[in-house]
Amino acid sequence: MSNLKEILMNKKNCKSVWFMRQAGRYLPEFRKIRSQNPNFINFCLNSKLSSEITLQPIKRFDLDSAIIFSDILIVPYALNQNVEFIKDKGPKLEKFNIENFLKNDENSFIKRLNPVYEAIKMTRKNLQKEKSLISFVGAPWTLLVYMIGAKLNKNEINFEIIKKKKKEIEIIYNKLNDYLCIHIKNQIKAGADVIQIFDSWAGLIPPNELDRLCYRPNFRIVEFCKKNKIPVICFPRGIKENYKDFNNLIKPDGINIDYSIDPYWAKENLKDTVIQGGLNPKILLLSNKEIYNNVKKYLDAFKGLPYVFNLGHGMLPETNPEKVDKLVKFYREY
Ligand code: 1CP
Repeated sequence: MSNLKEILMNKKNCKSVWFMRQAGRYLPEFRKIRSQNPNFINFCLNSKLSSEITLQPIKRFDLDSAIIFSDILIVPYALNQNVEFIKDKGPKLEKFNIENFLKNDENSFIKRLNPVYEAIKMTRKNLQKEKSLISFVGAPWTLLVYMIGAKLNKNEINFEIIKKKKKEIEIIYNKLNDYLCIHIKNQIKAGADVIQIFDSWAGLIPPNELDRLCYRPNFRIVEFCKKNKIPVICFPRGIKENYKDFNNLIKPDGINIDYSIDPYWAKENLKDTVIQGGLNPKILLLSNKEIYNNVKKYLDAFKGLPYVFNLGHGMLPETNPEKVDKLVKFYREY
């Protein structure tokens, strides 16, 4: 934990700020480049553009950390499953085929992800020394949901498929774990300082299956990171009071809370970790006064503790960048 504290906090008296999806559609400078690059995966694989976009919010808001511009679905892409992003609909993956999935090998996986590593190298070179560079992977569960097409709509999955494919999921999880660890290792080798594991759909797992589908796979990746002295932040979004079990069992260096978690509950129940995030991204659509009051709630709750200011989920595309600027200034002065 001390390692993460030093890296993310930049020795700034336990204070640090960055935002999930800080590079993205709410920034006009992002939209300009995005409009010239309609294929999202190819866009992510353009190292020069990816690096430029990663640095956009740093230039604008002087945040403490940059997060590399990529996507969690770059891993299924690198495992030879075609990934498309349909405008206003989201990702669409080619039908999953386990034989093809198992045919993948480490060398071609790394080769396909090489542009991400190049983007990290470029970004590290251009990012001020005292700022940290965050890399990420999707957790096996969240990737599985997309890969096997289990998602029905925004907040629902077809759990029947999951129940039927117990053996197959075990095989997929084992392989995914290996590939995710390779991707983590290479991102760190390229110059990233910290890894965040996004388990965005953990909240859709029935509680009696959390251990098998969420805790164990996150634990394996966190253990890998610890063994390799890689600071790691987990984000098991939506698991409510099970955040406590998650934190006690997996013991990540940092844990990102979502906006359904009360900050005072988090302070009491999530021990021996750096807490990050929490603010509902919708708050940024309100008046300055409401923004400041809500930011204060988190800063007061975590006063004196190592706390990384961030959101409880990604920045919304309709966010006004001026509000973000105001928030950061308020945060620095508070
Ligand atoms: O212009 C566009 O349409 C692209 C929108 C966009 C962006 C900016 C997507 C499509 N991905 C990204 C970048 C991205 N994705 C980052 C970059 C770094 C940063 O935060 O600035 C990161 C960390 C991600 C991670 C990601 N992708 C997650 C986990 C975090 C989360 O938001 O829950 C997930 C679930 C995805 C999948 C994804 N990528 C994009 C979309 C539209 C989706 C689907 C979301 C869904 O299914 O609802």
